[in-house]
Amino acid sequence: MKKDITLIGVPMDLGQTRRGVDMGPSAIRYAGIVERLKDIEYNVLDFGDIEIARPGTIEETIETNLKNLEEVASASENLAQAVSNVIQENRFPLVLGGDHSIAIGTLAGISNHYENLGVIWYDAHGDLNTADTSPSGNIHGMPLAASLGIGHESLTRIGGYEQKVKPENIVIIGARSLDEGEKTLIKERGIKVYTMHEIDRIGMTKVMEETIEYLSAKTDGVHLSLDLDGLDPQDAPGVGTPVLGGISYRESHLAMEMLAESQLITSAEFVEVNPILDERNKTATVAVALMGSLFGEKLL
Ligand code: HAR
Ligand code: MN
Ligand code: MN
Ligand code: MN
Repeated sequence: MKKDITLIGVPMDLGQTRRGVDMGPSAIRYAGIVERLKDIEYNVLDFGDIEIARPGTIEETIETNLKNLEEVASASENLAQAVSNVIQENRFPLVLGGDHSIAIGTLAGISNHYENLGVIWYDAHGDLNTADTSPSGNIHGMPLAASLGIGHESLTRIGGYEQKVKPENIVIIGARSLDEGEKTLIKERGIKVYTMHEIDRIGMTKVMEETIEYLSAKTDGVHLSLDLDGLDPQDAPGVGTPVLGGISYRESHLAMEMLAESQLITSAEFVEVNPILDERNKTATVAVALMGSLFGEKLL
């Protein structure tokens, strides 16, 4: 059964320091996401964009090394509310970033609606840093930790509750740039990770079969958080922190088709599209193609 879809744009660039990722939602709309989904018979509603404060416009009252903490926290609260409303209306929330810090708000808006939410984190990075382990102070390197309830309380308490996802309900796919503190957390909490090594070794088909089996056994909803830098920079050059040796477009397309087939995904976000760093909107176009596959587009 097809669920109606609501798009939510989040023009957020405060979770990192490269300008331009705030134009991600526009680039994805320009690449034709609404038409693409309507072509496969979805009812699509575009909610428009969440308002993001300009840096420095909210008075900083907290002493911290986290960049733009209050602005990111405030946008996260607004996003959580908007996402929660979409689920309440029995529609599928499709969130367009924006840097990956927005996942804090997305997950805060979703998780309350499930007993046991699963999360697929498709990314070159673990995004499991805290103020203590972060090499950069950039909040886009922290959303998965925050959603586990680990880190600064301004980020972990979004939506008014702490733990959005349990470590055993997370699968990270595509990791190839993990900081020491993140590796420790992964081992301590038993988070399932398919690094590029496993993808090379067993192939994307097996990775997705295992992921789907692992999550369908114990979750009642699965959120896909897809960071475009999970893909190889050749296929997705318009990202702020590209890492060599990533997942190909073809492998990603297959992964999305397998997720479509599984009917497991109940919400999704596509993040880190930066049109300023892109080549002729290629990365947004790739994102739209992947969304098409995720929602069941067929070749024949
Ligand atoms: N791990 C590094 C940091 O925390 C780099 C994070 C880059 N993050 C993203 N999100 N693009 O995946 O600063
Ligand atoms: Mn990320
Ligand atoms: Mn990343
Ligand atoms: Mn295919």
